[in-house]
Amino acid sequence: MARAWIGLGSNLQDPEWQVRQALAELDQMEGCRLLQASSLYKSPPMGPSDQPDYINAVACIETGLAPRALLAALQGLEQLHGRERLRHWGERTLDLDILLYDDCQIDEPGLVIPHPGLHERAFVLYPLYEIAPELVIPGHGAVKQLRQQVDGRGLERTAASGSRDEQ
Ligand code: ROI
Repeated sequence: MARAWIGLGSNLQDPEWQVRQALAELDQMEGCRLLQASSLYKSPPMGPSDQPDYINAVACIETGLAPRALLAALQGLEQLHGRERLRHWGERTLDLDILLYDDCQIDEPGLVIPHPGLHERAFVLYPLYEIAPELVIPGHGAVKQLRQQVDGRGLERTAASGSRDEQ
């Protein structure tokens, strides 16, 4: 079994519902179990600014799926949520990224782990720090330090995720 950290983001069609629903679906995915989920955070769009704010969260799952199989499963969930690619860095119903997979470093077409934007994005580092304050990102260093280096202004914690660790 491996441990993977997943970044969730949505800014279309009731983003908060999209993210909460996706957290439940991660737990139901074949060979996967949701271990932890961060709060939900609202953030201004990175990319074109003429799109709605995003809801972001980070989850930690235990999985028997290899990285490629996990990627395919996540893409299946995105499809289930009616994801369409409208424009580059544009609005989306649901985005699921593999941020980390154990301490693997993978750089292949279509699959880069750690996720290339992870170490410089407040909307990933803040929720990730919330659930894994001691985590070290291979090639980039401690989440705690990286989080201090990014601009967290504009990021707003909106709600608990309602994951099992809060019950
Ligand atoms: N911006 C924010 N705030 N949150 C995201 O999840 C997000 N995802 C993206 C792009 C379009 C780069 N911008 C984002 O893929």
